[in-house]
Amino acid sequence: MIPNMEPFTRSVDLLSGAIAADAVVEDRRVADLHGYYLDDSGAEPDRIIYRLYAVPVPEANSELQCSTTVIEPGRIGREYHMTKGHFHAHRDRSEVYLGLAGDGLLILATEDGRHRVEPIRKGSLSYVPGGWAHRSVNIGDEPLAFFAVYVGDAGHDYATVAEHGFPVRVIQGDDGVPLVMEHPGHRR
Ligand code: PAN
Ligand code: ZN
Repeated sequence: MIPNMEPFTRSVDLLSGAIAADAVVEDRRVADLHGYYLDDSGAEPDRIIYRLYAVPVPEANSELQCSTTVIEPGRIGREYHMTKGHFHAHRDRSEVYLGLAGDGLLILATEDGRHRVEPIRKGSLSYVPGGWAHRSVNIGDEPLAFFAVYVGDAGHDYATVAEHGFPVRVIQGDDGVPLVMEHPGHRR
């Protein structure tokens, strides 16, 4: 084949997760996550929950999307800061997460009601197979940063998670320790 893209190199700050130069940077604030948390009434709408750095790559199944996510430490009510979470729009597309910094949990769930909880920390490599929705949660006191690489045309289905939620939520227990709780409102 004759390639239609040129090779390139970008710089990832392994401590902060930031990607330099032409990365597309997007912030997700409390107001953007309204409805995802049990109760966000006490949280300032402008507070940044997480930041995404994405290297621009065509959305084709021959390509690999590369991005980092940085989730600030903190809670909304008793719930730890977390991403929206999604299925891939093309359900069978997989993804790899490499933990860079901080202390987190990766919550995974299938449409038939199974779930898994995996750690995210410096050096953790998590494989997210097709068909598993995924959400990351910062349970530590420092920013949680991870690198993700996934099939170029995976796409993001947020609507299914927005409607049904995940089977579990991560909250701070009475003793200050993170607790993975069944989510009573979750429907299959
Ligand atoms: C990640 C996520 C990122 C933010 O790059 O998109 O961590 O989470 P939400 O997209 O759920 O807000 C990924 O899994 N991409 O497919
Ligand atoms: Zn994904």
